[in-house]
Amino acid sequence: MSVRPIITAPDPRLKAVSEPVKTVDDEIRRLIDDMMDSMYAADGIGLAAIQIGVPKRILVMDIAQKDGANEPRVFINPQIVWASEETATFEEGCLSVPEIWDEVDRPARIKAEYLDRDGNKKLLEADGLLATCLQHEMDHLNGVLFIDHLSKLKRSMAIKKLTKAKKLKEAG
Ligand code: K1U
Ligand code: ZN
Repeated sequence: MSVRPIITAPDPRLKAVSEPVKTVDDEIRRLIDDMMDSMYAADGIGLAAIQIGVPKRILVMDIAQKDGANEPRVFINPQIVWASEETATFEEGCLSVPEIWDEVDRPARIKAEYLDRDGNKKLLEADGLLATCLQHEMDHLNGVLFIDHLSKLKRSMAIKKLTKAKKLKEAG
């Protein structure tokens, strides 16, 4: 298992639409283990495979309190099959959009189908942070970042800030 570098915006790879997983095999499970390690190492509560440069429809998540036991979750080929009309607003951040946090409105409750790490089909009903995080991570599978849900002005300010931070980092 290993920690892999997380891609940050603006990077064209984050705009890619990820491909469904055809077979859940040991190679996929090794990728999931690396994603978990990378998420915990970065102090995140979620991670999509594309954030480590792999365009496959896989998410990992752990929204448990930091001072409690880990509660790792894996979602392969997730699909939202129902979403409430009622929305909820959460302040979101993203490991691929460092140092930017803003409020995003999303459906408050969802039902999602997915495969677990053994390839079994599952159905999950989610609300609260779980629903928000799942929708945020599923957006990554379609090349969408949380800043794409903000106003044009806020998004362009965020991209400017990210581009400047990247240039400073590259200059050493
Ligand atoms: O990069 C990601 O997609 C993961 C992202 C998930 C997320 C957070 C908040 C709302 C929606 C989705 C993160 O994990 S950002 C980092 C984070 O949440 C955090 C980092 C340090 C301390 C506490 C929280
Ligand atoms: Zn994210």
